[in-house]
Amino acid sequence: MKIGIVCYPTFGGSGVVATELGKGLAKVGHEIHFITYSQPSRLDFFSENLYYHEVDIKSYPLFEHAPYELALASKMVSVVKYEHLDLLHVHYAIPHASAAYMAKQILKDQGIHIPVVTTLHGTDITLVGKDPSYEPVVTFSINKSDGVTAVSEDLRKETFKYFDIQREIEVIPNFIDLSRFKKQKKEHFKMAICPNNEKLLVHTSNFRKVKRVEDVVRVFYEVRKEIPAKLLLVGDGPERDKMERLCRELGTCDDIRFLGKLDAVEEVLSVADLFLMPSEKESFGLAALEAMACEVPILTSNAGGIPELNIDGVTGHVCEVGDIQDMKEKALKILSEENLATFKTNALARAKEFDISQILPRYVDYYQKTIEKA
Ligand code: GMT
Repeated sequence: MKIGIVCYPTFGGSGVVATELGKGLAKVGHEIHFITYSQPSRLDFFSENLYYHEVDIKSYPLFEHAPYELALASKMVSVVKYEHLDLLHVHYAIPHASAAYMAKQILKDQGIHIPVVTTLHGTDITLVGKDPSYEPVVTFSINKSDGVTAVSEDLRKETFKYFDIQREIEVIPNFIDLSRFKKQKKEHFKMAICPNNEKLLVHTSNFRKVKRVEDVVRVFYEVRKEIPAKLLLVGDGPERDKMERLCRELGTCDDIRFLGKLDAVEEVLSVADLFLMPSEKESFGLAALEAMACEVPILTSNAGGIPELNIDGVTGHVCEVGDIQDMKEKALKILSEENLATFKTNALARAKEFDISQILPRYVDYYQKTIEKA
């Protein structure tokens, strides 16, 4: 198949999933055309089946905000038309699904039919999409897509709860490439961070409020009162300054390191003993799956689709959002000498169920069904 993939090319989970999906499809012989405003961060190599089309966003003094959606729709029209695409797969509803609808109508006028699959990732539904400033457009473009997928059962339910959806939504969970995300030998790194054999806790995120990074710091503070431990915080975002101040207030600066944005996060995960994800909302929790693939147990909140990934008491523990005390107790339980090895083994076993080789064929089947029906 010739498939156009539209996504946010940034560090966010939806862009990562879209890029990895495109790379996986290209590997098995499909021709993949990425249409984005800049090169996706994990697409920095050559492959004969991968193409990248940059959206030209022309500025003009009259525009306070350049009309990205129009430039994107125009680019979709030209890529579908000249590259003879069979299908467009847009990741994240806003504004990709409505831009795809516009492109589809323009192409229809020219006698070209292009089916559109929209994948819902989370915040496009649970945070931004349901806001009255976007809701009518999101509802319309979901209903008008030829196929719609959601990354968890919970996100599917939320979509029906908040929008007037008149069509089926297929759940296709996120996935991981276990050939990249695997425990690596990085003992020297562990020695440098934890010279006295401290337990190593890790959190990675975009440091937005919804990730509750403050809970990470507070849980760590409580854990460190009981056992020698260190915390690595990977990523950057609006809450980082506040978190640095909190660490100073709590007197934990010597045991917490802010690593900023990292490409090779698997190297850090390879030496971790516990991954923390106390999010307020999380449709799936791709970062937790990346940790599990590196044999790291996960301590999470019960938000959104996380309990579909984290099996309480097996791959880690699931706690109520904001329950610091319970999180501390569960963290200590996981980190105890008698439990840790089993949790690590279970985390990897669970991650294997989400290997790209299991999930990619589900997208291919879904594309085929959508093309046949459309
Ligand atoms: O979590 C974010 O802030 C980024 C966001 C995105 O769109 O990139 O992540 C969402 O999509 C990921 C990939 O499907 C999911 O793993 C995340 O759980 C989801 N985030 C939320 O629902 C908050």
